[in-house]
Amino acid sequence: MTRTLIKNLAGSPDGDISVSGWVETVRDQKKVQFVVLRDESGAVQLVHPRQFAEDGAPLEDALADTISALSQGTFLTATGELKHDERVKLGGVEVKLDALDISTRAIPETPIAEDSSVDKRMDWRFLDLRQPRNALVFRIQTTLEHAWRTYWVEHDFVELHTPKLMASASESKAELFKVEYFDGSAYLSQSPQFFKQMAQPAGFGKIFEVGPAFRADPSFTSRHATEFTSVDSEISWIDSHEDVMKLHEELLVAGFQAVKDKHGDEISALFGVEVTVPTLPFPRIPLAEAKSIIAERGYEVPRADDDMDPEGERQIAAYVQETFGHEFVFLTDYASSIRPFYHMRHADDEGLTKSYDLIYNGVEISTGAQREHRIDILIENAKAKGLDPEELDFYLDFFRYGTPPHGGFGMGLSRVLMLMLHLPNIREATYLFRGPTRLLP
Ligand code: AMO
Repeated sequence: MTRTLIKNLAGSPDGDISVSGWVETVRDQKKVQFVVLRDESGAVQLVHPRQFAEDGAPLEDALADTISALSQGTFLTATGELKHDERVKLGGVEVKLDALDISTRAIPETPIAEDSSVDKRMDWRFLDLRQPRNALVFRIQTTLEHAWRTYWVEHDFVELHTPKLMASASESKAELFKVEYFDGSAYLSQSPQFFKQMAQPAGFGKIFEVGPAFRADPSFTSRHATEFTSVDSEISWIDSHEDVMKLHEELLVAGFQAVKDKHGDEISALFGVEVTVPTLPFPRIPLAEAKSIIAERGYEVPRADDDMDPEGERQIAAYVQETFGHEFVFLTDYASSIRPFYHMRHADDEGLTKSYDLIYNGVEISTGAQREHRIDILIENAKAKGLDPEELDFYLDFFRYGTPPHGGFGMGLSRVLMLMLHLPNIREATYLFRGPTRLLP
């Protein structure tokens, strides 16, 4: 008999049915046995009334013995008779069992419980993900990425897969993973930065990539991983970073709308969170102004350089929420001193870049910018950052043979999910987290 997904049982007629999944609970009672079986779509109650002789003596009942011996987590296929019954709390249906076909039994002692620490849960991530709430994160991720991809494809973007083995750094040299590479060494890509830019002189016009990025960042914060999925886009023929922000905010609206439409009710039931589709345009505040605003609120950013800090980001997000009722804010025009050499400077102020960070619910989710495409200035900027232009020669070549003005952004996928679902930690929003002390499973 073909398998029916549990979520489709309510809409199926009474009669013979087959469902497959894993055992969530067994209630082994004297007169009747109940098993709650879960699959990827939901849970259903299986019932088996025990068999008795007329004098009340229990009869031989192999099925009852099988049920009594079931351990939580056992994967099986159940066949039986579907019955609609409004008194059944779990979905208004139950399956009266004819047979159980066990595929693999689980060890009865489950290594994690609901109150286990995050670390312990991550050790047993495949069991942790059997919880509907934890699994939902990845259905939402699928919807989000699908909506983004649909947006890109409908707007004529080309999808790229750039190499993750590199000969040089693309971001800070401090966060570089070095790997053996035959007789020499290579680096794991920190960002597709150089290669997504390369698509502009290649004449692709508009591109995107969703792929892995690696950062040898030793910090143990709630928002850093050593490997993360980077969502990147890069477009030609922009006038300024404003054009990049327009793309970025439209993309986010498309993604959030899709998530709200498909999962809004589940998210509110399982996470207690209402997904808000952001309104356009997102607020934009130059960084210097943001710093004055939060200083007026009593917070001075304790940094020697011109950068913002995580508390400052929370503060400005709180201000934006109070003032504009918005969960997002673009902080723009970061100082050249704290931005990479490839960010374009303002024509009328060398000290500022045509760049932004996007803050969502108080945390940075993205960096974007117009790129410097004029080779002489690019080389000067690289030198000013202490970089050796010779090492960057392959990248600089992109600009020597003609290139259009362009810009783009990189965005951390798990950070978006973490903040959307109000999760306490990026580990909860990543299928398998990688950090300084985690390489397993
Ligand atoms: P940046 O270094 O700001 O910019 O990274 C872009 C976004 O990637 C995410 N991110 C991380 N997520 C989890 N763990 C990490 N260790 C981590 N590091 C970064 C964040 C961050 O905002 N090339 C530029 C982007 C560009 O200009 O196009 C870049 O990589 O969400």
